[in-house]
Amino acid sequence: MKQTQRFSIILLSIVGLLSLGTDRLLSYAQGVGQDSVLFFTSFESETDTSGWQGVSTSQFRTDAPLNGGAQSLFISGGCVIPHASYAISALENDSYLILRCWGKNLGIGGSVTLGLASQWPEGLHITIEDSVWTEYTSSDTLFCPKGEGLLLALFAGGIVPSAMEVDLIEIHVVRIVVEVENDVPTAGHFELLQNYPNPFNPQTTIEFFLPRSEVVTLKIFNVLGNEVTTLASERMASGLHAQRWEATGYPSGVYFCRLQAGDLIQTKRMLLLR
Ligand SMILES: [Ca+2]
Repeated sequence: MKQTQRFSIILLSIVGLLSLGTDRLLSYAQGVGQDSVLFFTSFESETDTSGWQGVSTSQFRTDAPLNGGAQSLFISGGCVIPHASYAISALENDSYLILRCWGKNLGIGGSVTLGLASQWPEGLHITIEDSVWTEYTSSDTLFCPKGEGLLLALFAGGIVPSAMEVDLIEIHVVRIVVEVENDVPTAGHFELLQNYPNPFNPQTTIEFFLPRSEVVTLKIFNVLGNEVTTLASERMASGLHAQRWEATGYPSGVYFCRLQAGDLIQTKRMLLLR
């Protein structure tokens, strides 16, 4: 008889840093640690308005915070419906998000809101209240279940119209929740051992013990749950086995090795640090 244990591993995702294109953007991302950027706009070009509802380049102003480029977005009027909004498609994993932006209040202020499409307008709310350019970071995180869409919205004022400028709006994935299903045998000594060295760069060794001959599959997955490589897929004799993973060419970050032997599965977390 086997017992199924489910557990969650909360971990930092650092894959997104590698996709940032310039030193300027990188410096902002590093400000909140090693995480990934789900959404970024600095309102510097026509392309920064694509996907936005209610935003046009005529709203660009030559006025932006330090390192925010030359332009920012001016919005005015305002009511209880968003002045501008952006829909973000569903995420592949349960994720915790934070919201960052720069803002400048030109009236009674406004807000930048990030919420789940299904629970709008609950979510993260940043109030733009200072009359000089100020960097804002949400004090809380937003849990976004996988498969949920997100909505980002800008409000100028509330019931009373107002005006504000915003720039450098970013959504960071600060944590990804990966659920691993782990079947633990109650008899025998089937065991996947922790890889060594760990953290590693770029080679590591993964050992496992088979109490009897089994068809074995040993695979590596990234934090998004995508398969990276297959290290073994064959029938193996009983006893201790070792497989080496050469991770040259893969980005730094958390990986999982998953061993399946017959109908038994075990998973270990590994950290590649360059
Ligand atoms: Ca800008």
